[in-house]
Amino acid sequence: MKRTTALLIVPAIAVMLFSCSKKNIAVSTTVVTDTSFKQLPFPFGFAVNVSKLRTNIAYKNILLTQATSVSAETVMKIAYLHPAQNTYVWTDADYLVDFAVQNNIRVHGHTLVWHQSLPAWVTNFVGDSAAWENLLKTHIQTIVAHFKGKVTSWDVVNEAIENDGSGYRASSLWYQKLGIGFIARSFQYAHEADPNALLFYNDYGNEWGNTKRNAILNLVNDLKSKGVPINGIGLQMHTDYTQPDANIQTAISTAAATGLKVHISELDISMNPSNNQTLVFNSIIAQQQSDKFKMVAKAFNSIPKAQQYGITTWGIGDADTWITGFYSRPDWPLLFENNYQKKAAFFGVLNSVK
Ligand code: 9MR
Repeated sequence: MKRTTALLIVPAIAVMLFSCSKKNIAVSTTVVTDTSFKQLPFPFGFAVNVSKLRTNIAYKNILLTQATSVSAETVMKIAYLHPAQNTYVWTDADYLVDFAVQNNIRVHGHTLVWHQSLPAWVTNFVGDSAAWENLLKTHIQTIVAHFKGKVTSWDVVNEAIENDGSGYRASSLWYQKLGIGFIARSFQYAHEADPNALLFYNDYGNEWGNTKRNAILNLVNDLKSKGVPINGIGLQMHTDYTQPDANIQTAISTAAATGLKVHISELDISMNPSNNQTLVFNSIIAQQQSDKFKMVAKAFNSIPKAQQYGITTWGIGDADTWITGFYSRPDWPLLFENNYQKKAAFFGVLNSVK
């Protein structure tokens, strides 16, 4: 939405709310302010932690005022949704999906088939290849069918390429039990359960260099050429401020060259990649971060419109990030402070398209 339109709409909404509240009529409306990501020309969203959504008002308010898309950070992974062979626990995922649907926010499902977050019943499962195939198919189709019509898109297969791009991830149980065909068949099963859902292959490291990028691009191009129902490629983009712009640009433009929709699906920009335990966030770091976020959003906005599936950051405020725990270091990789105040990088993203 253009700024001028927003400026007209905000007072209009305020008038509506005022006149309705006098008559005690509840109005539900989308809140748009002139500093909202809802003004961006492409969808923008966040990975959501459902317990924070339930309990933290400031967290929830960012979603209401800024998000046009959400992904589940953990509650749609197999260990959470499908903790025993015949048990599905929908509570948290349904809570997120209902919240999003009520507030006109798109839901991107993350993730159906991954080598991590596997429950014991899967890692201990004993069966021949037909039994494993049935396990995979039932898992995918039960979940996709449950959310049919509410979840717009899915990361069907996540991270099936080795960390260094040298081949298919050999340690993946799915690969070991079912062979490389598990990838194509997973897309097929998801498509059967919801033919309208947009299906993505999601991975990290497209911006690292040729080896990983080519391995990922070869995989998705191969799926496409075989007629597998794949609609998009997810670039996780867990990156840091030292990553050269050219590498990020190449990651985005080569993904677009596949013709698939492109989702920057798990964006965070680490400001402490060298693990300095005493680093303190300051205005210089804030500006470096803003420049990098702006660059990413600009590069994304330059691919063809129809392929711009959106940008999702992996968390909302710096307190939400997985990075500080995973690397045991201070870091500030997201767009909002711990208390959900906007950082310089928020405005960097907002201004990227002006
Ligand atoms: O951020 C997620 C963290 O909270 C979970 O503990 C972890 C395991 O489920 O997954 C993290 O998210 C990962 C995502 O699902 C896939 N790409 C890498 C993300 C960061 O590890």
